[in-house]
Amino acid sequence: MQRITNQRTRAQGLEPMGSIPTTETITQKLERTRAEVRRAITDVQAVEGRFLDYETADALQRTLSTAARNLEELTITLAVMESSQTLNNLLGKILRINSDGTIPTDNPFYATAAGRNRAIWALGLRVPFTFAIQSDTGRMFINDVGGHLWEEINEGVAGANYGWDESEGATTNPGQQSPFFAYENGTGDTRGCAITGGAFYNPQTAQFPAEYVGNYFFADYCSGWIRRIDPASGNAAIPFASGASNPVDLKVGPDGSLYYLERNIGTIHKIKFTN
Ligand SMILES: [Ca+2]
Repeated sequence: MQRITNQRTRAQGLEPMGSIPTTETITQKLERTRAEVRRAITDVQAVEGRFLDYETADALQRTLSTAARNLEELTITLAVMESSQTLNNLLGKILRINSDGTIPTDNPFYATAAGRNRAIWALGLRVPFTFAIQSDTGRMFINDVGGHLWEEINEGVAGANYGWDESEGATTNPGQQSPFFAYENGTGDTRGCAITGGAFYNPQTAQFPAEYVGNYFFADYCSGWIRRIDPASGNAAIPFASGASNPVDLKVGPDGSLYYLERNIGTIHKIKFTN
């Protein structure tokens, strides 16, 4: 019975959300609320199969549902705070800073964001795993790993909003920018699970034939293929290589070879053109 008494005390003593001390950080709140849920579940499990009086059963149920509701509210608060759509954090953004660490005053949100958030150059990305800048045109492509629908190559534009977490893949929202190219999640030669490496083929010495110069190579982590696009003439994707084991990065060397990094077996491969 001692245990039941303790449970009642907890049920009555559980703080409503509004009374959480403001000195507690959001992470501490989350940890505490999670602990409350875990404790409530343990208490319920401890009396499983036993006959309980109404008052005791009611107190247990209230404790559990209050803890679960607190956790849900806090999770939503946290998700909003961490959104890629807000200028109040650096998450899901492309940042632009000077070589000395200062923030360029012509950044698109310099006047509207505060503090270090003035470094935000573009927003609305989910997991911008890698990005590349074409040396001769200055064109930027951002590889954004999607949730469970689309993998995106986004054209870098100052002030752009790429949609996450309000959209994935192409969007009709006039305030948001659709991908330059996107492919669906799935298996096979044209689908995958995560766009990882991407590189423009603009080496000092082109080792590949002329038709490859200016191409953008990109790789998928699960499907292990590398495809290419000639961005100067549209966004058609052309098969290039297959069988890479969890590729995570692509680079073009000054010698004109294409290199890719495999995470699964920890190797770097070099691709050269041969007749
Ligand atoms: Ca997007």
